Amino acid sequence: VHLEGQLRDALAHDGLALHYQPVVGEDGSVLTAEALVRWPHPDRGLLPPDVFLPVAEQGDLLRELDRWVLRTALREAVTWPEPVAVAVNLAGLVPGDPEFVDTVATAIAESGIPWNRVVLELVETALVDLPSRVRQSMAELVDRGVRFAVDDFGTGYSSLARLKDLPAQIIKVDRRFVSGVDHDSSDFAVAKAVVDMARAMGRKCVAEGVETEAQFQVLRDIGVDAYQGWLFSRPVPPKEFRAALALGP
Ligand code: G
Ligand code: G
Ligand code: MN
Ligand code: NA
Repeated sequence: VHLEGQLRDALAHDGLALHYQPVVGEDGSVLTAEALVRWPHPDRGLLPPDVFLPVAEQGDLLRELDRWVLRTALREAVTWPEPVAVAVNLAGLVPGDPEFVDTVATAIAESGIPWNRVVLELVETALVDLPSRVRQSMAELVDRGVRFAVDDFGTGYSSLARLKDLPAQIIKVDRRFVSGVDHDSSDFAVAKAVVDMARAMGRKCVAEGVETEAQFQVLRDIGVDAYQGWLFSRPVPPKEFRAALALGP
Protein backbone atom coordinates (compact mmCIF):
# COMPACT_ATOMS: atom_id res chain seq x y z
CA VAL A 1 0.00 0.00 0.00
CA HIS A 2 2.94 2.30 0.75
CA LEU A 3 4.49 1.71 -2.66
CA GLU A 4 1.10 2.12 -4.30
CA GLY A 5 0.63 5.53 -2.68
CA GLN A 6 4.09 6.61 -3.80
CA LEU A 7 3.36 5.43 -7.34
CA ARG A 8 0.12 7.37 -7.37
CA ASP A 9 2.15 10.43 -6.34
CA ALA A 10 4.82 9.80 -8.95
CA LEU A 11 2.16 9.57 -11.64
CA ALA A 12 0.62 12.82 -10.53
CA HIS A 13 3.95 14.69 -10.47
CA ASP A 14 5.88 13.37 -13.47
CA GLY A 15 7.96 11.24 -11.12
CA LEU A 16 8.45 8.39 -13.60
CA ALA A 17 10.96 8.26 -16.43
CA LEU A 18 11.15 6.72 -19.86
CA HIS A 19 14.12 4.98 -21.37
CA TYR A 20 14.29 4.30 -25.09
CA GLN A 21 15.53 1.25 -26.93
CA PRO A 22 16.10 1.57 -30.68
CA VAL A 23 14.58 -0.77 -33.24
CA VAL A 24 16.96 -0.83 -36.18
CA GLY A 25 16.93 -1.86 -39.82
CA GLU A 26 19.36 -4.33 -41.36
CA ASP A 27 21.87 -1.50 -41.92
CA GLY A 28 21.67 -0.33 -38.31
CA SER A 29 19.62 2.78 -38.99
CA VAL A 30 17.12 3.62 -36.25
CA LEU A 31 13.52 3.13 -37.39
CA THR A 32 11.72 3.32 -34.07
CA ALA A 33 12.43 3.56 -30.35
CA GLU A 34 10.40 1.66 -27.78
CA ALA A 35 9.58 3.64 -24.64
CA LEU A 36 10.25 1.57 -21.51
CA VAL A 37 9.09 3.00 -18.21
CA ARG A 38 11.29 3.26 -15.09
CA TRP A 39 10.67 4.69 -11.66
CA PRO A 40 13.50 6.71 -10.10
CA HIS A 41 12.44 5.92 -6.55
CA PRO A 42 13.69 8.29 -3.83
CA ASP A 43 14.93 5.46 -1.54
CA ARG A 44 15.17 2.39 -3.76
CA GLY A 45 16.98 3.63 -6.86
CA LEU A 46 15.81 3.16 -10.42
CA LEU A 47 13.01 0.59 -10.27
CA PRO A 48 12.28 -1.57 -13.32
CA PRO A 49 8.70 -2.08 -14.50
CA ASP A 50 8.61 -5.68 -13.28
CA VAL A 51 8.65 -4.26 -9.75
CA PHE A 52 5.96 -1.61 -10.06
CA LEU A 53 3.66 -2.68 -12.92
CA PRO A 54 2.10 -5.28 -10.61
CA VAL A 55 1.65 -2.52 -8.01
CA ALA A 56 0.02 -0.35 -10.67
CA GLU A 57 -2.26 -3.20 -11.65
CA GLN A 58 -3.23 -3.92 -8.08
CA GLY A 59 -3.98 -0.25 -7.44
CA ASP A 60 -5.97 0.10 -10.65
CA LEU A 61 -3.36 2.56 -11.94
CA LEU A 62 -2.32 0.80 -15.16
CA ARG A 63 -4.61 2.87 -17.32
CA GLU A 64 -3.30 6.09 -15.83
CA LEU A 65 0.28 4.87 -16.17
CA ASP A 66 -0.29 4.12 -19.86
CA ARG A 67 -1.72 7.58 -20.38
CA TRP A 68 1.30 9.16 -18.70
CA VAL A 69 3.71 7.08 -20.80
CA LEU A 70 1.82 7.84 -23.99
CA ARG A 71 1.77 11.60 -23.40
CA THR A 72 5.39 11.73 -22.26
CA ALA A 73 6.74 9.52 -25.04
CA LEU A 74 4.95 11.46 -27.77
CA ARG A 75 6.18 14.76 -26.35
CA GLU A 76 9.77 13.52 -26.30
CA ALA A 77 9.58 11.80 -29.70
CA VAL A 78 8.33 14.87 -31.51
CA THR A 79 11.84 16.32 -31.05
CA TRP A 80 13.55 13.38 -32.80
CA PRO A 81 14.59 13.66 -36.43
CA GLU A 82 12.26 12.31 -39.10
CA PRO A 83 11.39 9.53 -39.66
CA VAL A 84 12.15 7.92 -36.26
CA ALA A 85 8.93 6.56 -34.75
CA VAL A 86 8.08 5.89 -31.12
CA ALA A 87 6.56 2.67 -29.79
CA VAL A 88 4.47 2.72 -26.61
CA ASN A 89 3.43 -0.34 -24.61
CA LEU A 90 -0.20 -0.36 -23.56
CA ALA A 91 -1.49 -2.70 -20.89
CA GLY A 92 -4.24 -0.78 -19.10
CA LEU A 93 -5.40 1.48 -21.89
CA VAL A 94 -6.54 -1.10 -24.46
CA PRO A 95 -8.70 -0.96 -27.61
CA GLY A 96 -11.74 -2.37 -25.79
CA ASP A 97 -11.75 0.73 -23.58
CA PRO A 98 -14.55 3.06 -24.78
CA GLU A 99 -12.19 6.04 -24.48
CA PHE A 100 -9.28 4.34 -26.25
CA VAL A 101 -9.46 6.07 -29.62
CA ASP A 102 -10.20 9.48 -28.17
CA THR A 103 -7.39 9.24 -25.66
CA VAL A 104 -4.85 8.21 -28.29
CA ALA A 105 -6.05 10.74 -30.87
CA THR A 106 -5.96 13.57 -28.34
CA ALA A 107 -2.47 12.65 -27.12
CA ILE A 108 -1.18 12.59 -30.70
CA ALA A 109 -2.84 15.88 -31.61
CA GLU A 110 -1.57 17.62 -28.47
CA SER A 111 2.00 16.43 -29.01
CA GLY A 112 2.08 17.47 -32.66
CA ILE A 113 3.82 14.25 -33.69
CA PRO A 114 2.91 12.94 -37.15
CA TRP A 115 0.48 10.01 -36.84
CA ASN A 116 2.72 7.74 -38.87
CA ARG A 117 5.46 8.01 -36.26
CA VAL A 118 3.34 6.35 -33.57
CA VAL A 119 3.37 2.62 -32.84
CA LEU A 120 1.14 1.10 -30.16
CA GLU A 121 2.31 -2.22 -28.71
CA LEU A 122 -0.30 -4.58 -27.34
CA VAL A 123 -0.05 -8.15 -26.14
CA GLU A 124 -1.87 -10.81 -28.14
CA THR A 125 -4.61 -11.20 -25.56
CA ALA A 126 -5.59 -7.53 -25.93
CA LEU A 127 -6.08 -8.03 -29.66
CA VAL A 128 -8.21 -11.15 -29.88
CA ASP A 129 -11.98 -11.15 -29.58
CA LEU A 130 -12.36 -7.51 -30.50
CA PRO A 131 -15.96 -6.58 -31.25
CA SER A 132 -16.35 -5.14 -34.75
CA ARG A 133 -17.09 -1.73 -33.27
CA VAL A 134 -13.67 -1.73 -31.61
CA ARG A 135 -11.96 -3.00 -34.75
CA GLN A 136 -13.64 -0.14 -36.58
CA SER A 137 -12.27 2.38 -34.11
CA MET A 138 -8.78 0.95 -34.36
CA ALA A 139 -9.07 1.15 -38.14
CA GLU A 140 -9.72 4.89 -37.80
CA LEU A 141 -6.36 5.30 -36.05
CA VAL A 142 -4.67 3.08 -38.63
CA ASP A 143 -6.24 5.09 -41.47
CA ARG A 144 -4.57 8.17 -40.02
CA GLY A 145 -1.20 6.42 -39.91
CA VAL A 146 -0.90 4.80 -36.48
CA ARG A 147 0.55 1.28 -36.45
CA PHE A 148 -0.28 -1.46 -33.99
CA ALA A 149 2.28 -4.07 -32.94
CA VAL A 150 1.63 -7.43 -31.29
CA ASP A 151 4.18 -7.69 -28.51
CA ASP A 152 5.79 -10.95 -27.34
CA PHE A 153 4.29 -12.87 -30.25
CA GLY A 154 4.37 -16.61 -29.74
CA THR A 155 3.91 -16.51 -25.99
CA GLY A 156 0.13 -16.13 -25.96
CA TYR A 157 -2.54 -18.55 -26.94
CA SER A 158 -3.27 -17.61 -30.51
CA SER A 159 -2.10 -19.98 -33.17
CA LEU A 160 -0.21 -18.90 -36.24
CA ALA A 161 -3.42 -19.22 -38.23
CA ARG A 162 -5.01 -16.49 -36.11
CA LEU A 163 -2.38 -14.02 -37.19
CA LYS A 164 -4.57 -12.99 -40.09
CA ASP A 165 -7.33 -11.91 -37.69
CA LEU A 166 -5.06 -9.77 -35.54
CA PRO A 167 -5.48 -6.10 -36.41
CA ALA A 168 -1.77 -5.35 -36.23
CA GLN A 169 0.71 -4.17 -38.84
CA ILE A 170 3.77 -5.30 -36.87
CA ILE A 171 4.59 -8.63 -35.24
CA LYS A 172 7.24 -8.66 -32.51
CA VAL A 173 8.82 -12.11 -32.23
CA ASP A 174 9.39 -12.80 -28.56
CA ARG A 175 12.95 -13.01 -27.34
CA ARG A 176 12.45 -16.53 -26.04
CA PHE A 177 12.55 -17.73 -29.66
CA VAL A 178 15.24 -15.26 -30.66
CA SER A 179 17.59 -16.46 -27.93
CA GLY A 180 17.95 -19.93 -29.43
CA VAL A 181 17.43 -19.10 -33.07
CA ASP A 182 21.08 -19.78 -33.97
CA HIS A 183 21.48 -23.11 -32.13
CA ASP A 184 18.08 -24.56 -31.18
CA SER A 185 16.20 -26.11 -34.08
CA SER A 186 12.75 -25.64 -32.57
CA ASP A 187 13.36 -21.96 -31.75
CA PHE A 188 14.57 -21.56 -35.31
CA ALA A 189 11.47 -23.31 -36.67
CA VAL A 190 9.10 -21.11 -34.65
CA ALA A 191 10.89 -17.90 -35.60
CA LYS A 192 10.93 -18.86 -39.29
CA ALA A 193 7.28 -19.91 -39.29
CA VAL A 194 6.21 -16.64 -37.66
CA VAL A 195 8.24 -14.55 -40.08
CA ASP A 196 7.05 -16.49 -43.17
CA MET A 197 3.44 -16.24 -42.04
CA ALA A 198 3.75 -12.56 -41.16
CA ARG A 199 5.25 -11.79 -44.53
CA ALA A 200 2.54 -13.76 -46.38
CA MET A 201 -0.02 -11.63 -44.59
CA GLY A 202 1.67 -8.33 -45.29
CA ARG A 203 2.89 -7.68 -41.76
CA LYS A 204 6.30 -6.43 -40.68
CA CYS A 205 8.36 -8.51 -38.28
CA VAL A 206 10.56 -7.23 -35.45
CA ALA A 207 12.89 -9.59 -33.59
CA GLU A 208 13.17 -8.75 -29.88
CA GLY A 209 16.08 -9.44 -27.56
CA VAL A 210 18.79 -9.80 -30.21
CA GLU A 211 21.99 -10.17 -28.21
CA THR A 212 24.53 -11.74 -30.54
CA GLU A 213 25.86 -11.34 -34.05
CA ALA A 214 25.04 -15.03 -34.68
CA GLN A 215 21.36 -14.49 -33.85
CA PHE A 216 21.30 -11.37 -36.03
CA GLN A 217 22.72 -13.27 -39.04
CA VAL A 218 20.18 -16.06 -38.79
CA LEU A 219 17.30 -13.61 -38.35
CA ARG A 220 18.47 -11.68 -41.39
CA ASP A 221 18.51 -14.88 -43.42
CA ILE A 222 14.97 -15.68 -42.26
CA GLY A 223 13.84 -12.27 -43.51
CA VAL A 224 13.09 -10.29 -40.34
CA ASP A 225 12.39 -6.63 -41.11
CA ALA A 226 13.76 -4.95 -37.99
CA TYR A 227 15.80 -5.74 -34.89
CA GLN A 228 15.84 -4.77 -31.24
CA GLY A 229 18.18 -5.90 -28.49
CA TRP A 230 21.37 -5.40 -26.54
CA LEU A 231 23.47 -6.13 -29.63
CA PHE A 232 22.36 -2.71 -30.89
CA SER A 233 21.58 -0.83 -27.71
CA ARG A 234 20.24 -1.22 -24.19
CA PRO A 235 17.30 0.98 -23.28
CA VAL A 236 18.86 4.40 -22.54
CA PRO A 237 17.68 7.72 -21.05
CA PRO A 238 16.21 10.29 -23.48
CA LYS A 239 19.35 12.45 -23.65
CA GLU A 240 21.55 9.51 -24.47
CA PHE A 241 19.10 8.31 -27.11
CA ARG A 242 19.04 11.70 -28.76
CA ALA A 243 22.83 11.85 -28.72
CA ALA A 244 23.00 8.43 -30.40
CA LEU A 245 20.54 9.58 -33.07
CA ALA A 246 22.71 12.57 -33.84
CA LEU A 247 25.72 10.31 -34.39
CA GLY A 248 23.88 8.04 -36.83
CA PRO A 249 24.33 4.27 -37.26
O1 G B 1 11.98 -2.45 -19.70
P1 G B 1 11.88 -3.90 -19.33
O2 G B 1 12.53 -4.74 -20.38
O3 G B 1 12.38 -4.19 -17.95
O4 G B 1 10.29 -4.19 -19.33
C1 G B 1 9.75 -5.27 -18.66
C2 G B 1 8.29 -5.41 -18.99
O5 G B 1 7.57 -4.22 -18.67
C3 G B 1 8.02 -5.70 -20.46
O6 G B 1 7.03 -6.72 -20.53
C4 G B 1 7.44 -4.44 -20.98
O7 G B 1 6.49 -4.69 -22.00
C5 G B 1 6.80 -3.81 -19.77
N1 G B 1 6.83 -2.34 -19.92
C6 G B 1 7.94 -1.61 -20.02
N2 G B 1 7.63 -0.31 -20.17
C7 G B 1 6.27 -0.24 -20.16
C8 G B 1 5.34 0.85 -20.29
O8 G B 1 5.70 2.02 -20.48
N3 G B 1 4.02 0.55 -20.21
C9 G B 1 3.59 -0.71 -20.03
N4 G B 1 2.25 -0.91 -19.97
N5 G B 1 4.43 -1.77 -19.94
C10 G B 1 5.77 -1.53 -20.00
O1 G C 1 7.82 -7.18 -23.19
P1 G C 1 8.50 -6.10 -23.97
O2 G C 1 9.02 -6.61 -25.26
O3 G C 1 7.72 -4.86 -24.12
O4 G C 1 9.74 -5.65 -23.09
C1 G C 1 11.01 -5.57 -23.58
C2 G C 1 11.93 -6.05 -22.47
O5 G C 1 13.05 -6.75 -23.00
C3 G C 1 12.48 -4.91 -21.63
O6 G C 1 12.48 -5.34 -20.31
C4 G C 1 13.91 -4.78 -22.15
O7 G C 1 14.78 -4.21 -21.19
C5 G C 1 14.25 -6.23 -22.45
N1 G C 1 15.29 -6.37 -23.43
C6 G C 1 15.55 -5.57 -24.48
N2 G C 1 16.57 -6.05 -25.22
C7 G C 1 16.97 -7.18 -24.63
C8 G C 1 17.99 -8.12 -24.92
O8 G C 1 18.72 -8.04 -25.91
N3 G C 1 18.11 -9.17 -24.07
C9 G C 1 17.31 -9.32 -22.99
N4 G C 1 17.52 -10.37 -22.20
N5 G C 1 16.33 -8.45 -22.68
C10 G C 1 16.17 -7.39 -23.48
MN1 MN D 1 7.18 -4.12 -26.03
NA1 NA E 1 8.52 -8.66 -25.69
